[in-house]
Amino acid sequence: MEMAKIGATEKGGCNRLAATALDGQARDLFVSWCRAAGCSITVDKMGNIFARREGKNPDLPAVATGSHLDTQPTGGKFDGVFGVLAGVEVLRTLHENNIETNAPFEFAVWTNEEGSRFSPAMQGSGVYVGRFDLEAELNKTDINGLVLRDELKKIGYLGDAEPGSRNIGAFFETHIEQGPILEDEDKEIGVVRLGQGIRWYNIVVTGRESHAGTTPMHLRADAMSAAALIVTEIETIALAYANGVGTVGFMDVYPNSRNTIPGTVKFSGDLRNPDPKVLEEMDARLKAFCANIEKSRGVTVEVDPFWYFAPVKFSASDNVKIAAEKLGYSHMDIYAGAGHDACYMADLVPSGMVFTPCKDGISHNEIESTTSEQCEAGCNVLLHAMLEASES
Ligand code: HGY
Ligand code: MN
Ligand code: MN
Ligand code: MN
Repeated sequence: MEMAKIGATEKGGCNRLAATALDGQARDLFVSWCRAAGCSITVDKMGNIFARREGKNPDLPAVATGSHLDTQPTGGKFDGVFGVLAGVEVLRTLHENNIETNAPFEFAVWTNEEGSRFSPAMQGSGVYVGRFDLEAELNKTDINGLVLRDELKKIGYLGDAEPGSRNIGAFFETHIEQGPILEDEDKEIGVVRLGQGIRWYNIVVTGRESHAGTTPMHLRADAMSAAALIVTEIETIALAYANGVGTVGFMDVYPNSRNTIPGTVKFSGDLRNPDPKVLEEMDARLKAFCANIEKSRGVTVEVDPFWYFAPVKFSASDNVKIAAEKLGYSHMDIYAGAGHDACYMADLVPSGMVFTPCKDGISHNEIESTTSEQCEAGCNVLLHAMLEASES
């Protein structure tokens, strides 16, 4: 996995944040491999890359696959990269065996799927399908105030094609499951039927800095203890609903000094559920709790639910199921707990996802791992699902 070596960390993981020089190097490697296999390359204004292999009928909508190369700060070697390399494997198999497909095939790399350096997640594919405004997203800044547009330009991937302008008729993404189900059920392939709903929040609690030693407890407006109650409530809400998950990933404390009562605490919120109604309820409960904290603790609590992803069905999953059956792989229906670029593409065209197991279901962690046999199964199912879609 040469691509995984770009941004590799001593613990064997990957730190290749979106639109960094390391992301640029991985993109360059992908483009060189696709060119070597006869593809033409298009980069759109959001930095999404499309490598195109012609088919018998160039006017037919392309069958496409792809994923992302950006990782979490302490990411694994497979999240995203595996799906991009599965596409390269399909390309090389067709190229080396001189297979001419009916429809053209396209191999994509989406910009900033992780949403770690710039928010939200699935940013490149979200702009591509028209869910996010191009200019607004290109103007997003990271914690150091660097602007995505400039960062893409710096690595040579601020393209000129209009996002959404590819003639794509079906889209597939291969991805490690990033959870424990396939391994627990001893299944080789996950046929993904649904991508679950996601809500992301920016929450700011504002109290009043004051002295940790001299301020009596009843005179405090302690932003940290108020934030801590909200963090715990996010967990309580998640536990209250079947398939509910809730996470607080980052927290910024001001002034972050051990003997000053924090005046401001900014933190993230991530609620998810496969059922949109349940996700609505989880959202309402969180907002009501924050309003209560504001009343009872003499602080202000601003809740900005800045990103909502509605659960989405994958209508080309049967191509994945037929391929797994034809190839004799054990498989099961599953839903995607993580967000994926295919979740946005499913808005636009018939899409399917091929899941493969990962060890102990661990992902977004440097120890993320899978086996070459599991990767091979994913690539084989992807190839056959795409050929199936190309002939239909
Ligand atoms: O957040 C997610 O589910 C994905 O890893 N971006
Ligand atoms: Mn991913
Ligand atoms: Mn991820
Ligand atoms: Mn993805």
